Amino acid sequence: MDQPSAPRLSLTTMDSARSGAVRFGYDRSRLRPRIVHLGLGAFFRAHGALFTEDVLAEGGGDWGIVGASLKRPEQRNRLLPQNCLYTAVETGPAGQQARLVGCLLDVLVGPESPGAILELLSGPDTEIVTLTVTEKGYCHDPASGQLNADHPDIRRDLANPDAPQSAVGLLAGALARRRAAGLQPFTVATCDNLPRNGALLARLVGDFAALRDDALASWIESYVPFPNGMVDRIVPAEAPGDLDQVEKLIGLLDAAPVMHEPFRQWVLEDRFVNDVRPSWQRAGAQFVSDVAPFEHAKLRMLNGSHSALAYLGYLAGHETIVDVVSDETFRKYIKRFWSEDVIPVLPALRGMDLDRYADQLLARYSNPAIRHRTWQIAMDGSQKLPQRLLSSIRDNLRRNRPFPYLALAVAGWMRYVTGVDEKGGVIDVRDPLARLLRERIEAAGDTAADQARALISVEAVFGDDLKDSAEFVTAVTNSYGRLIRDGAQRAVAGLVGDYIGPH
Ligand code: CS2
Repeated sequence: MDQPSAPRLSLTTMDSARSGAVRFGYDRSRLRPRIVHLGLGAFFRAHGALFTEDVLAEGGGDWGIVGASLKRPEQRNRLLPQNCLYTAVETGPAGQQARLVGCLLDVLVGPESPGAILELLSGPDTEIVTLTVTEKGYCHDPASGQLNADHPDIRRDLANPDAPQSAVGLLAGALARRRAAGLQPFTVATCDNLPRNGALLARLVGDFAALRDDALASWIESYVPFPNGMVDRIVPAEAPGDLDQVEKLIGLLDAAPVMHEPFRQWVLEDRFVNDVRPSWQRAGAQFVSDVAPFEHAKLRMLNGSHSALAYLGYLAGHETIVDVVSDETFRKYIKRFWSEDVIPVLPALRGMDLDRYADQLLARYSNPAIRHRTWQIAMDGSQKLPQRLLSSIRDNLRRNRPFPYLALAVAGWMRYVTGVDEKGGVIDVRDPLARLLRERIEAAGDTAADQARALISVEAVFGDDLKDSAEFVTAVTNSYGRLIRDGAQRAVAGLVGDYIGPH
């Protein structure tokens, strides 16, 4: 017989949650919607929202958050029936700890009510806008960092100033309204994995505004702070079985839990309108004058290795990051990726031991309870490669250093975007440039060298410099050829000197 299902998590049932689940002690009815988060997903709910929740738990203010989904309604559909409460489950070597989170107050869905998010952003309650819209949500050219004025979302938003749907269009539109109404601007604190993310977004919003009104663009430049920030926590997308696991932990049904690792980091500049913000430092956020060294280390060491393991690991048949790093050959590969190709060209970061950082990353990747799929990380590679892999490669080229581990990672991406795996099966490639990449490969013909060269000439990814670097073209073409000929497992084994028997 089926078990009767547990009651749904909500404000009326939360007191009956199992005693092991940590619940908020503050008066939630006092929170005001002072933060709007664009791109509500698992990451922010397990990161920025929890920093805020910690501050509230210590009695710090009335900072409530309204989430906005710019594309799909799923998060709203799951969260609203439970009064936007959800469980954050920390999963580490010491076991699992569930916490009921109360700081999320409402969720809006852009495409369903295009004016509603703009109105919220334009109103006096909104003081901080945070974002996790992923790399492709910036509608920019990933190699140059320029706004892509031909992007369909940007064109649509320019034609519909009262109902923008992209993050850039919403921010520019709301700032225009605030300026016209004589309101203060808000602070824009982006949390996406992009280099100098605040400065980048400031430029994109400024460029978008300038297409409408130069005076608006210069007002934004003068008055709107866009602090740069580095965020870190591994938060996989929901996996089958998560909901049951959470139901066992809290004794209630939660349709929108987030599972995350214990580690978290947030390093950001302290530039906020009127210096008003939650005391996130009380929850461990670091406010610094220059985020760049932290961000370089994180994007190149963590995200770079993630992408390398995702492409090569996927091709070798591994489903998750923990599966990949449990394979001795890949473990050797990623250690050398860091020690040979990435760390030697990283700008020194005072107080940070990069070898230790690499060891910590490997320990985090080895957490068996965090099932982070290679396929998930492999998504949107065209938007990720420049800051994760190509920046380290450019630094190696400048110093005449070889970079075989990085070259194999780039080749892994190329092999992946062919869309066909090593057994002839289809790879579900999710990438805004997927079609273009596929067409380039098909037009290039059969030889590995021609295909690799065709991809290297995609300037949105590789810029206009790398195709003219003989060292780069040779290293990547040879690695790609080896991947096609030998498959990923053998190619990685060959590079780290592991012997695998004959074919
Ligand atoms: C990952 C990141 O999906 C990805 O591309 O590399 O989401 C990564 O898990 C986070 O940046 C960790 O802070």
